[in-house]
Amino acid sequence: MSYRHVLPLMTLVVMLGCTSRESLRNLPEDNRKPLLFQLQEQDTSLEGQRVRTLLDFEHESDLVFTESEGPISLSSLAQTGQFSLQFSHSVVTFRIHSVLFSTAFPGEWTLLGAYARPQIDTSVQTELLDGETVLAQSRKTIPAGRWTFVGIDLTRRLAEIQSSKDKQFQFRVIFDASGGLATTLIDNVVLINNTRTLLDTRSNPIMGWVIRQQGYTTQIEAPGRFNIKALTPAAIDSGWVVSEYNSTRIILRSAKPVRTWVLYSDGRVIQDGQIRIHGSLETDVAAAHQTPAIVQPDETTVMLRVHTPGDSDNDGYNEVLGAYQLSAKGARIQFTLRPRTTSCVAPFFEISDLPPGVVTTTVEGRLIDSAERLSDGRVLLRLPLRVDRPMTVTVRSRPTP
Ligand SMILES: [Ca+2]
Ligand SMILES: [Ca+2]
Repeated sequence: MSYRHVLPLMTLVVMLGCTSRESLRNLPEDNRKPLLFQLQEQDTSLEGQRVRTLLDFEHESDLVFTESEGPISLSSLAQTGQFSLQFSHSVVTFRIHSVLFSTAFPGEWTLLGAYARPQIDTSVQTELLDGETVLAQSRKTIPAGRWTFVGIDLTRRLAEIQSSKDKQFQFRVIFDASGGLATTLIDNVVLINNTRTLLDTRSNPIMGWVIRQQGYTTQIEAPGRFNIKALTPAAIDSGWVVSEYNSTRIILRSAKPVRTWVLYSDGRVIQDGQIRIHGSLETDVAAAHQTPAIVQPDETTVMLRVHTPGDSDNDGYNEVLGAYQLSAKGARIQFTLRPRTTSCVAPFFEISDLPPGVVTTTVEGRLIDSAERLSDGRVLLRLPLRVDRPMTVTVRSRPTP
């Protein structure tokens, strides 16, 4: 693969991938843009270790491989390079079998697609065909005025592609013409291999998991607890973007409809506030989620946050996140946990504003080492205890020597 092929797309990947994990936490802030498009922008799943450009429309000769129901030409408004393909009708088809040359298909590639830039927000269907037989298709909505990837997840229809009869592969893009189609641009028909492991902590047999992305799927596998696959916003409008992940928790969000999916590596999975327990985790965890304990803060050291989005009754336990919400006033905080009708089993606490340093937790003099410092500085603390009576918890952050 030549640099001419690699560099433009890698530049794009950097642009797409520059949003940090932390900054995704409190979306959406930008009310001018639909949440769907905000999530599409924050979806980093298309970051490709490898990209192979099949057509870049830098030369008139690329038009030879493009079939269309109307006139096509080159535009000087390009995603990369100097030119892109422009047209004013609904359907364009690219004869990719003619430009694969020695590239194995699908081979290592997980995605086939192109970057499109319509003048109105529009729904787009993409198809992979063998001759006129549709092998795979995908549909999503993309915004006006911004280059957006549209395409096919090759990994999901691998058998169909591999066993296809004629290998006369074509890639078709069908824009929804309702409302009229102004000039639409396409640049860079590409193959992407976006296979990557975000995190692998399986050396820990109790809480370990692996988070992978490939094609349009984010897979979260916690051996013995759950193995969950979520489609990304790059795939469909109802797709899930990864807005936080670490060895304890992953938070997925979707826009259409607006939903939150929170998975803890210990086996609790919470979708829009509804909890399910997987694996050998005690079912009392679910009862404690329904009837959380009362957190009584030592107010000189810590504040209970009762207005976080997802805390349905403003008691400081956030049902959507499955964690009590605290804000530290200094490097040492103390609070008392008072169970109500049910025991409080293995509760989670999210602590903001605790100064940097090594976190230690004691519950009635017993030292507990189960806090994780998140990349934005918050502390996620799990108390691996069954709390049947009021217990006082102390959390300290000590500066690293
Ligand atoms: Ca170009
Ligand atoms: Ca609550």
